[in-house]
Amino acid sequence: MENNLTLKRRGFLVGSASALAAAGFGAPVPIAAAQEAKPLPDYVAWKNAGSLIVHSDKTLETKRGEIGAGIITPADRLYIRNNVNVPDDSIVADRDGWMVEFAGVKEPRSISVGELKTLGVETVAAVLQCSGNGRAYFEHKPSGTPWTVGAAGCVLWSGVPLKAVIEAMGGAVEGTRFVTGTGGEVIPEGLDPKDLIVERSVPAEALESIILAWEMNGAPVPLAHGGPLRMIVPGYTGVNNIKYVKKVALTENETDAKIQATRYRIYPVGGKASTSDPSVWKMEVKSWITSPLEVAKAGKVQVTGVAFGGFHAVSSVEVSADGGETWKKADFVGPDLGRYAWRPFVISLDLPAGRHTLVSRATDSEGKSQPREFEPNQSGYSHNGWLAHGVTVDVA
Ligand SMILES: Nc1nc2c(c(=O)[nH]1)N[C@H]1C(S)=C(S)[C@@H](COP(=O)(O)O)O[C@H]1N2
Ligand SMILES: [Mo]
Repeated sequence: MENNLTLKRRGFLVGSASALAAAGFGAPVPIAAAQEAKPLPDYVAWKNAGSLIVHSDKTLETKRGEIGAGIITPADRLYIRNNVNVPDDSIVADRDGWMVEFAGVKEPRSISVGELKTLGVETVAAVLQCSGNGRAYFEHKPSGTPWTVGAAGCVLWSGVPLKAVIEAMGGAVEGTRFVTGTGGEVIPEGLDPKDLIVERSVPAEALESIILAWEMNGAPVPLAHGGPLRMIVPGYTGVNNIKYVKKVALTENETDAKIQATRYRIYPVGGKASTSDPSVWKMEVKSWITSPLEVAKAGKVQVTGVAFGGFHAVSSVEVSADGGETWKKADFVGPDLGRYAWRPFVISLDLPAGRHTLVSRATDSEGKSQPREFEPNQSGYSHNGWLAHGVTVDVA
C-alpha cells in the first residue's frame, strides 16, 4: 500500500523544494506549506475539496477544523478509506436490484435490496472511524495512512435490522459465533482473493445492533460509502462496516481472509501478527478539540470538539488548557443521538496571552476515561490517548 510519505518523497515535495531553492528560497519550508493539495479522485469528485486532505486516491481525511457543531457529518465532508478499488458505478444503477446472499440461516437464499426494504427499517446514528485514526500520533511511525483525527465522522444510517432478516430466513443455525460480511468488490483474476477480499467477522453479539443500510444521512448511500447496501456494526471500527455488502453469513469461525486473519490486529511494535492477537472490533472512548487549533485571541475563548464512547455511550468530557494539570467539565451541544453517536462539546475558557496546550478527555458510561498515553502497537491502531490528541494554541 502506498503511504503518504512515499508520495511526498516521490512527488510534489521533492519537486517543490528544488523549485523553491531555484527561486532563491534557501530556508526549509514547512511540509504543509510546500505540499500542494491533491485533487479529489473522480469517484468522489462530488465531495467538498476544501474540507478534505487527499492522502491518496483511496484515503481522504476530514480536516480537523471542518467538523462542525451539528452532530452529523455531511456526506461531502466524510472521510474515505478503500482497501481495494471502488466497484464500478453500474452497481448503483439499480439499487433495489442489488442481491445479497445469506448463509448460516435455516433457509439460506439471496435477497434483493428491494425485498429487504419490506422487512423493516430502523435508523442509527453511529461514529464511523477507521481503526488507524490517530496513527500519526504514534512515535514509531507505523506504515499506513498517517491519519490524525479526521478518519472519523458521525453518520445516520437507515436500513433493516439484520435480526429481522435472519428471522425471515428461519433463524440462525446452531453454533453461530460470528457474523461475517463480504464486500462486493470484484477481485482481479490471477490474484488470490483471500489476500484482497474485504471480508470481516464480528462476534455474534453484534447481531443485536447490526443494520443493513441503504440510506446515509437521509439519502441513498453513495457508492463511495458503500451503496447500494452497507453492513453497519455500530460501535465497531470502520473496517467492520462492509461497503457494497454482497454476502452475510452467520459462521462458527472467523473468516480466514487476510484482512481478518493477520491484518487489523493489535500486537507489539516489531512483532508479527497472529490470529490470537485481538482484532480491532469495539471502539474505545475518545475525543478531540476542533477549535481553536493554532491561534486565538486573548480573553474568552470558545473551545469546541467532539466526544464519543465508542461501543458505550459517552457520559462526560473535560478540557484542560494547561496540558492536563487542571480540568474543567465541558457542555455537550445539541440532542443526544444515542450511545453510538458522537457529541459535540463546548467550553468557554479565559485564556491569557501565551502558548497553551489544550487537551480533552472523555469518559464513557462505564466510567472508563481516555488514557493519557496509549500503548503503541505495530500497525498504529485505536489510539485514544488524550495527550497526543491535544493542540498547541498561540493566544495573543
Ligand atoms: N467493501 C469494503 N468495505 C469497507 C472497506 C473496503 O475497502 N471495502 N474499507 C473499510 C475501512 S478500513 C473503513 S475505515 C471504512 C471506510 O468507510 P468510508 O470510506 O465510507 O469512510 O470502510 C470499511 N469497509
Ligand atoms: Mo479503516
